[in-house]
Amino acid sequence: MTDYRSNQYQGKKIVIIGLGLTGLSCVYFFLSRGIIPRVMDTRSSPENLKKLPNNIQYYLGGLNREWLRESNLIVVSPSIALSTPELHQASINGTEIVGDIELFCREINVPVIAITGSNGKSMVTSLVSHMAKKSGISVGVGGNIGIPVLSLLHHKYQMYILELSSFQLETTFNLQALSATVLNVTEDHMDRYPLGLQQYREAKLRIYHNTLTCIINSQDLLTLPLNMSSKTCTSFGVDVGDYYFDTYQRVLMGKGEVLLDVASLNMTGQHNYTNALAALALADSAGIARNVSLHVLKNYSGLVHRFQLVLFNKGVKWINDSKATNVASTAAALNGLTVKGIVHLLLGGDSKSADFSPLKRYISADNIRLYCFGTDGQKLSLLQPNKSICTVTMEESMRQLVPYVKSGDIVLLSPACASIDQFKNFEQRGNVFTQLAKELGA
Ligand code: UMA
Ligand code: ADP
Repeated sequence: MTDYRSNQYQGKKIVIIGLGLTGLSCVYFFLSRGIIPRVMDTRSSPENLKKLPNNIQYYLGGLNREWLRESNLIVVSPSIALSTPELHQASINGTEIVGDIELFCREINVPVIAITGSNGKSMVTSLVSHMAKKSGISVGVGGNIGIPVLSLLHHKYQMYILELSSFQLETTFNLQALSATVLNVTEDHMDRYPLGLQQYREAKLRIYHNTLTCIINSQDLLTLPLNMSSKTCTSFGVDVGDYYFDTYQRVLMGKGEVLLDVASLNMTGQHNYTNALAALALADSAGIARNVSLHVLKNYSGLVHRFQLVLFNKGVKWINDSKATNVASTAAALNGLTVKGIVHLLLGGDSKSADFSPLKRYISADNIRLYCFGTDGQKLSLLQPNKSICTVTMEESMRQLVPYVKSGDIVLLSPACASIDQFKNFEQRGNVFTQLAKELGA
């Protein structure tokens, strides 16, 4: 087996594509090993250019074919599809193409817990990392959650907990997780996967390669590894699985034991309970004491921008669920929502070529009004043309709904779309919502 920790990059010509969080972390990684990479970005003025050390050659506004031809190793950022013609050609030419997760996996020799799925990744990642920390393990937490993994190499950790996207998994080959989960597979990023859901699923299933235990969702067959019989699997689900939410007794069960009553949690909703079970299964696989994990679960109060109550005033709840960037996450927000009055639902942004029709059943109730905005606002408003308003921006939508809001209502930003058409990211969209909620709902 290759000893990747020896400096295998010495003497190689390395090109990094993308000057975002990932690209910059790759630059620093190679510099720390005495190698000066080249960088390219298809934007003409990427924001991070100012952070690039002076001695790095860069090419902007496209991909430099000559640099690609000359290189021995291309490191791509998650946003850049391997099907990009220049990369496809480089791969035909035999040039190695990897992502930052692959570079990271070649450097480490401590256990990794790896988490992917269409929704719930960040919640499960943060839960497992709290459980590990509380039990005294020093853990490095990173990946799609917003911390580039290579930046974790500066410290010696006893364990890594990684949130991985399908994009990151596409360019990862040497991940050997102690345990790994695909939480769920529902439609997302269809603009990146022209062959559809199976192609997206296959990218996610790469997380199971060489993992000791696959943590699967007993309700979602798409989360099962392809070669199931050769794998060790543990399942979680609703009323079925090794770990399950018992809907009758309303308790979480684990391997035949009652673990806790869901009434003792600070969160509601079946999707949150199954996320909690997945986190428990992962923590158990790492030998984290059960009482510590349960203590963490009971005290967990959620992450910002995920169904976060940002204002409760004059009987009106204003909820920021900006991280709901696909149809399934908005469906989860609406499923079982209890409300006395009207739900004023803010929807819109960049759909990533999604099919919105599964949302219809959740928005057909009499007490839902839609306020649609952004690139795909029009398409969303057509789901319920008689009770929707379409505006250009989210702010306009919010200003339009204010006169109709009364005690008992909920104003919910759960947009079912990515934010990048009008915002820097989902955090910025959530922050704008929160600020306006405080102004308009005061
Ligand atoms: N770029 C190009 N050409 C392109 C596309 C992008 O040159 O065709 C350049 C951009 O100009 C920019 C840079 O690439 O300078 C940005 O790279 P990137 O979009 O791959 O993003 P990073 O800043 O490196 O952040 C990435 C993840 N982003 C994406 O996958 C889109 C972050 O996940 C992750 O936190 C970070 O690495 C650290 O691991 C964010 C995300 O939106 C949260 N993820 C998607 C999701 O959760 O749905 C997958
Ligand atoms: P991810 O990191 O996969 O995007 P998050 O934990 O950040 O996941 O949650 C993103 C959105 O998905 C939030 O709106 C959240 O309420 C919702 N969500 C979380 N878990 C699930 C799940 N298991 N099924 C559907 N939606 C979920």
